[in-house]
Amino acid sequence: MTKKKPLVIVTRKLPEAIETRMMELFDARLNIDDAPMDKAALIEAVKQADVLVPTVTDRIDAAILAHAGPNLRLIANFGTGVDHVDLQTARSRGITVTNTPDVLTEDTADMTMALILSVSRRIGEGERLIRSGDWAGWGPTFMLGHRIWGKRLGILGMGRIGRALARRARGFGLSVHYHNRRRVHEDIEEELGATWWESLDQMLAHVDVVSVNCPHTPATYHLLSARRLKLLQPHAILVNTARGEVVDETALTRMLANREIAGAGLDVFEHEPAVNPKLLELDNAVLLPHMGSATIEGRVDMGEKVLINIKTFVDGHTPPDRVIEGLL
Ligand code: 8YV
Repeated sequence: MTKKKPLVIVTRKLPEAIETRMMELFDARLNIDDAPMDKAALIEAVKQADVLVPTVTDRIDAAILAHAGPNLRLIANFGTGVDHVDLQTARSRGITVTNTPDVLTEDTADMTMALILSVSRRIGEGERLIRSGDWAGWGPTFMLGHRIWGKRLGILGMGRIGRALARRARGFGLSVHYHNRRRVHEDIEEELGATWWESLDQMLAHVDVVSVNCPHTPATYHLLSARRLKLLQPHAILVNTARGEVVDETALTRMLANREIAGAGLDVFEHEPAVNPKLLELDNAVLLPHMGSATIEGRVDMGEKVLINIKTFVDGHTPPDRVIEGLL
C-alpha cells in the first residue's frame, strides 16, 4: 500500500522548477495566481495542511495558529527571517519551523553594497534626471556625491550577511566596524579586518555609513531608535536590507527631511508594503521594494531548501534548517 503524500500548502507562487518538484514529492496545493492569502485563507490553510510553506508576506501569528489542525506539524518558511511566524506558539502547538539560510547571503550583501553606492553617488537621482528629459549636460559641480573609499562602515549584526557585506566593503576601501550581541571569533575579525564595538551608541557616532544586517526580534525592534539615530553624524548614511522594524522609520524620515543625516537606502520598511509617504518625497532616500534576495538563482536555491526541509521532516529526520522544534 502506498503511503498518503503529505498535504503541503504553499502561500505564494514559487519558481516553476520548485513547484514541479513540490507536486512530484507531495500533495502540493500551490498559489498559481500569487495573490497574498488573507487571514481567512491562512486559517483555512493551517486547518488543513500537514505542512505550510509561508513567506514574509504571511503573518502567522497566535490567532492564526489557534486554528491549526492536528496534522500541521511543519512550517517550512520560504525565507530566512522568521519574524512573521509566532515561534513560541508554534513550538507549544508541536509545530516545527524551518527557514532557508545561506543561499540568499551573497545576493543580499550585493544589494546592500548597491544601496551604499546608490545613496553616496546619487544613482537614483541621476537616473530620474535622465528619464525626466531635463538633463542639460555635464558640469564640474554637477551631481556631486561622496566618495566611499576611505570611509568607515558600521555593520549592525555580524551574521552571514554582515560578513559577506564586510568582504565586499573592504574591496571598496571602506574600513569595517561592527556591533553584534556577541563578538565574533578573532580569526573572523582578522579575515574581515573588522573592529568590534561593544557599544552600539559609540559605533554610531563614529561611522560614516551604517548598515542594518540583524534579524528583527523583540530585542532588535527599533534598535535604531530616535535617540540612537541622533548619534549619527550629519554626513552619515543609513542602509537597511534586513527588516524595517529595526529602525524607527518615522524618526528616520524626519531626520532625512531635516538633513540631520545625509541619506538612506532602504530595501525594507516598517509597515511593508506601506511606505511612509514623506519618504517618497525625499531625494536623499533610495527606496527599493524588498528585493535584496531577489535573484532567480537565489529563489530556486531557497525553494530547494524548502523541499529538503519538508522531505527530511516527513521522512522522520531532523530538517537541516530547523529554527525551532515543535514540542508535543
Ligand atoms: C525574502 C527575506 O525575499 O529571507 C528573508 O528573510 O527577507 C527576503 O530576502 C523573503 O523573506 C521571502 O519570504
